[in-house]
Amino acid sequence: MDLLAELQWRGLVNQTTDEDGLRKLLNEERVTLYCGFDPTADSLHIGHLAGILTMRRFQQAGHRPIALVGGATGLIGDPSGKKSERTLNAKETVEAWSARIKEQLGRFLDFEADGNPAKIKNNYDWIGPLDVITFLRDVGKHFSVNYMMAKESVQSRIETGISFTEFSYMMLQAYDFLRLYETEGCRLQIGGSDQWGNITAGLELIRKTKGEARAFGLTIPLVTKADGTKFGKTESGTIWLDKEKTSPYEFYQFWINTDDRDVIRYLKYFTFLSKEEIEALEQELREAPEKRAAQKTLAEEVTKLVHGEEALRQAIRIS
Ligand code: 383
Repeated sequence: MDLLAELQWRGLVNQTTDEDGLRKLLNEERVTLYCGFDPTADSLHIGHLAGILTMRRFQQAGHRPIALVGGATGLIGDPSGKKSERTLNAKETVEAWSARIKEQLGRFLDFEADGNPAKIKNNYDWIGPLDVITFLRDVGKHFSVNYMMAKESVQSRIETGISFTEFSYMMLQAYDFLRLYETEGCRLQIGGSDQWGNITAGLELIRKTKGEARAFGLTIPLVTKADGTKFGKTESGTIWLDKEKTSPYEFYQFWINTDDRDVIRYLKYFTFLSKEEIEALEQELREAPEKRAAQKTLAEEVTKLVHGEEALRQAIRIS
């Protein structure tokens, strides 16, 4: 199985801009790819995990991931998937959150890998110094308002309203992709399905400014639950990656409580177990669901990934 086939088997591919082209590229070259995270809180949560772990899968397959912290975009607010306008956070707050998110992202990637070390970048480094005239001339000129209006992130807000600030967001993310394409040779952006419009806006900007379409986009499906409720939330709230906000014990409990109908899908998304190992658990689930072997394995693997062996042992002990 090549990487793209494995991601497809895991259910991690929602859309790609050019599947055959991307497969060829991934099989022939070491590809630099990126995924962005805006500092909208002092911690990432498990809704971010699929994107983070997908970057790790790319790195394990020999590609070079860049985790991007949206120090600048976090000051603007992405309207994608949001029903209403966000309130702006103070600059000092966003800066402090950026530092924490950077630290969290760092735990999942290998910065010493031979030939394909990961990188972390902050888009404040190039968007911060950008002046409004340069922005409007070099970026804005390549986007027609009609094109921007047609995006789902804008369309869904026509009735309820959207500020010029949030309307402009897609151009900043597009500019990031162009910058990373130029400075890092980045050819692929990945993100959740809510990011499709922003990712394709970047491809559009690369095509218009470079006159070539040698970059790709890939989106990951939204993680769903069989009972229809929102993934990653419990009665007590969001499941955070920061152990001070969600203890390793609570974190472990969250995964242990996974519905039989969801558990195999989650093993594919969130663990690095092989196809054979997951299929064995699938069979066990069919034959002896009361043992909850699949849930136990899921909880162990993800807790170990996020909090480490020692925290896992403690969580099991308390449970
Ligand atoms: C900023 C600048 C870029 C590229 C991406 C960004 C962030 C992006 C965004 N992403 C979400 C976030 O930050 O808002 N505009 O919370 C989430 N992601 C990932 C994934 C997801 C998305 O961080 O679907 C869930 O986790 O893409 O909602 O140049």
